This record gives sequence, structure tokens and C-alpha cells, in this order.
Amino acid sequence: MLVDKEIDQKYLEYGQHLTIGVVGKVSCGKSSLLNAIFEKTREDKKFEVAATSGTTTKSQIHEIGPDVTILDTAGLLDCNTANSEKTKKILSKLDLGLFIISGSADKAQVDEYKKLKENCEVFVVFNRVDEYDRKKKALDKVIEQWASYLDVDANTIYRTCAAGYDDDDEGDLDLRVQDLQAGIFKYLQNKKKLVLLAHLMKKKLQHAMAIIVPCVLLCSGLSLLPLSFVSITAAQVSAIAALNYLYHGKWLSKSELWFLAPSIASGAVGKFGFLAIKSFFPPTIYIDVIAASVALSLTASILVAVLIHLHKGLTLDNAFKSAELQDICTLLYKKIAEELKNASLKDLQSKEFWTNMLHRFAESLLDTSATDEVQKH
Ligand SMILES: Nc1nc2c(ncn2[C@@H]2O[C@H](COP(=O)(O)OP(=O)(O)OP(=O)(O)O)[C@@H](O)[C@H]2O)c(=O)[nH]1
Ligand SMILES: [Mg+2]
Repeated sequence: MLVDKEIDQKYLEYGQHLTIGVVGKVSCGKSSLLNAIFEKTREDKKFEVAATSGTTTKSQIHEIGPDVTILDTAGLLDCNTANSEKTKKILSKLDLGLFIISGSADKAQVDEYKKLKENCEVFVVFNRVDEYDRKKKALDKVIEQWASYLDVDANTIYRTCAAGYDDDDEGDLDLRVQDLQAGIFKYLQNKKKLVLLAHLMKKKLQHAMAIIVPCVLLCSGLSLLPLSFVSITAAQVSAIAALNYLYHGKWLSKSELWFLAPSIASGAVGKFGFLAIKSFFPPTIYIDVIAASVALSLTASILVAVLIHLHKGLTLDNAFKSAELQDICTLLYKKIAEELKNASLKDLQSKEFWTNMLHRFAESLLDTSATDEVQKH
């Protein structure tokens, strides 16, 4: 079946496994940074942090989610390192490398950096910037020296701080990792592997929007093609699969999801008549902006309804029978239609416009308890 093939292709677009290599001298802060990237507190940290050096001399391989592996090592060049066979194998599979440096530039690190770079895209991360809080100019100079040793542009070096994860630390955490985190998210989004990592993050709404909005925009374009039904369904099914992975860490089969989008939408389709139905059929006779905006709104309502369902901790088992999901979808469809009355064509195609609107709707429905809102309307 044509749709089957399309969905298979879409599924394949999402990576199956993610491997990140973190390389840097002993005590430069690799474990602390990993905790910070994964939004951990001191109490629930995932990676052991120690002030005394030499605690982690071997390469460590952390399997930290259903599909994420992290190689954490003080050096790649030392062949006597325990786990070296395993390390070599993982090296060849790396999706991304984080090369962590700190303190004054050190030529001895250059070969380590080159070795990592042979295997994958590498972000250079200068950690412990707090040590330079009272000497900002010195920080720029040190980073420039590192940049020239490693032969990279100084502006591409991330500046981070991940202080305070030691068990006996009494102060607050000092975390400055937003830029690095955003860089990692963006890179993995392009590789279609972000959801594997995002599943392990606490803040899910932002990542859900990164799944929903591209699908919504894709559908607006697709509704102008003759095969819109097939392509819209394939895009919706794979977005629902990705949302489910984000919350539950597993991929559902196509057959489990196949009827979900149309059944969730059926309420809205019934209520809003032919305009809504039109988006489910190829607009072979005439094509207009209304058809595109209906496809957009309907797709957005279905996906945000699924997001709200998952965010409340529910699964998608038997979700196609859920009247509440349908009601939320219908309500969202109405809210979106109202908002679109004042939107321009440019808005309809804008990622920011959809992200802001859908994020707002999702948050308000989650706050006020979706069922209450549904009953009001
Ligand atoms: N001031 C400051 N200290 C940091 C920072 N990052 C980590 N540390 C401290 O540095 C020490 C070592 O941190 P770890 O995260 O264990 O470093 P590591 O690179 O994983 O060390 P090994 O696994 O032993 O190689 C700990 O006392 C951390 O609290 C930082 O950004 N600033
Ligand atoms: Mg460590």
C-alpha cells in the first residue's frame, strides 16, 4: 500500500540509536557537564562527580536510555585503557563528540581532539568558565589560544560552567549550559535523532513542539499536492509515533497508530463539515488557501490533543476510542480557527507563529485540566 510505504520511509527518518562521545582530561568536568545537559539536580545526578582526580581513569560507557549511549573518556589515544576494544567499536558509531577543555591551553590535547574529529562532528566546550569570572579578558585570550592550537574558530567554542555537583558541595549549582544544550538540540534535530535524547529530558513541551510544528507546516504544503491524503497521513502517523517516543521511549507500530489521527479528528470533521473533510482528500479539482489552512489546523489539533494526552501520563493504547481526545481535538480546532482569522499568509507559514500559538494552547489546556475546558464549550 502506498501509505504503508510512505510511513515506513518517515519512520526510517527518525534515527534508531544515538551515541555521543565526551572526551576531556581528568577532572575537566565531563560528568558534571553531562548532569547539567540532562537537567539533573545534585540529588538526582546521573553521572558521578568527584573533586579528587583519577576517580575515572577508564573509559566509561553509559547506556542511559532505551536508545542512547554515552562514551565518557579522559583520552582516546591511550591504547592500554581498559575497555579499549569496546571503545574503538563505539568510536566508529559516534553521532556527536563533545571535546571538553578547561584552563590554560594545552598542546598535548591536540591529538586527542584530532582523533575524536576523525570519527564525528565535534563541539569544543570550554568548561569551568567561572574560574575566569574575575578576569574576563584573560578568558578570551585563553580561548583564543585553545582555538589556534585546535585550529578552530574561537567563536565556535562553547563556554560553560557546571559547578556544584559534588556530594559535599553546600552552595547552589552554577549552571551555564544553555548555548551548548541548544547547539546539541539543533544538531540532533537536523539528524532526526533529537527525540531519542529528548525522551530523557524533563522539559518535554519544547521538544514536542519541535515534532509538531514541522509536521503542521509540511501538511500545509502537502495539501497542494495530488497525493495529500497519503502524505498527510504518513506525516501525522510518524509525528504521533515520535510524540509517543518522547514520553514513553518506545516506537509504536504503524498498525497501532493507523486509525488514530482520523478517529481523533472525527469530532472536528463532523462538526466543521466539508471544509475539514476536504483536507483528507486530494484537492484535485481546486486548490485554495482554505484547504491548506484546514489541513494545517486539523493536523495541529490532532497532534496537540495527542501531546496533552501523553503529557498527562496516559498511553495511546485504545486512544482511538477516547472521547476526551476527540473533544480536545475539536476544541483545539475551534481555538485555532479563531486565531487564524487574524493571521496573515506569512503567519501560516511561520514556525514561530505556530510554535507560540500551540505552546500557549497546550499550556492552557494542561493548566486548567482539559476536561473542564471541553465542558465549557
Ligand atoms: N568551578 C568549577 N568546577 C567544576 C566545573 N565542572 C566541574 N567542576 C568540578 O570539577 C571536579 C571534577 O568534576 P567531574 O565532573 O567529576 O569531572 P570529570 O571530567 O568527569 O572527571 P573524571 O571523570 O575523573 O575524569 C568536581 O569537583 C566538579 O564539581 C565548573 O564548571 N566549574
Ligand atoms: Mg567523570
